[in-house]
Amino acid sequence: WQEPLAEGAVILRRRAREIAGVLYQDILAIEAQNPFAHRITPGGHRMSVAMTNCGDFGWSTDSRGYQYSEQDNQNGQKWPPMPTLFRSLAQEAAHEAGFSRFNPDACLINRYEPGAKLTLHQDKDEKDLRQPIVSVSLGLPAVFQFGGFERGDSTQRVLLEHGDVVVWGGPSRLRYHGILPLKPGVHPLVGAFRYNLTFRRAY
Ligand code: MD3
Ligand code: FE
Repeated sequence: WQEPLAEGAVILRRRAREIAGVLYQDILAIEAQNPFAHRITPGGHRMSVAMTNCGDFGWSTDSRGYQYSEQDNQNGQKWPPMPTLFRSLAQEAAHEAGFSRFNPDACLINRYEPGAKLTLHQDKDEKDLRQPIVSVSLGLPAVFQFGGFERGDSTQRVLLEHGDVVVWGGPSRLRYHGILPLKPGVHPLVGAFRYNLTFRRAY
């Protein structure tokens, strides 16, 4: 069921619930090739969210800044390929939200443990900001913060739960957003974590 959140942003609640088990197995297979890591921001902070990627390009951060690259700068290896089910889910969800030509070349996988958070930020490292981002939440629920176009703007809070898919495009693409510290818990499929997949067109 579709719910507009703001102009260009659509929540497809529970859209990925039936395929969550397969998505999770795919995450574990990617992790076996390229483990989750807590990266260090250019400001020298260790991120509480652990990350890995799949697809042609992966997002990461280090002392030089934020970038998309074909290899993981931590081990020099290419990112694992994007599983077929990941790509088809992202494309179908984008299509349902009105973006018919979305073909992601990057998938960032975030893993949250209790207490992990993502402070308010904008996603603007991608080349063409007219392309949407599709996000898929798995595991423990999290409170998502959705703000305006400046850091100080007021924010809405939205609970993102297991299987929820959100398409962020149009004017919403540049809104500030973040995740409040994850509450402890145990999810029957994934245990004491929340995973979030974000599908992007980096180049
Ligand atoms: C709104 N991830 O990886 S997903 C990120 O749950 C990120 O891990 C969060 O923000 C997470 O950059 C939120 C929802 C999301 C993703 C991208 C967006 C919301 C967005 C881009 C623009 C506006
Ligand atoms: Fe983001």
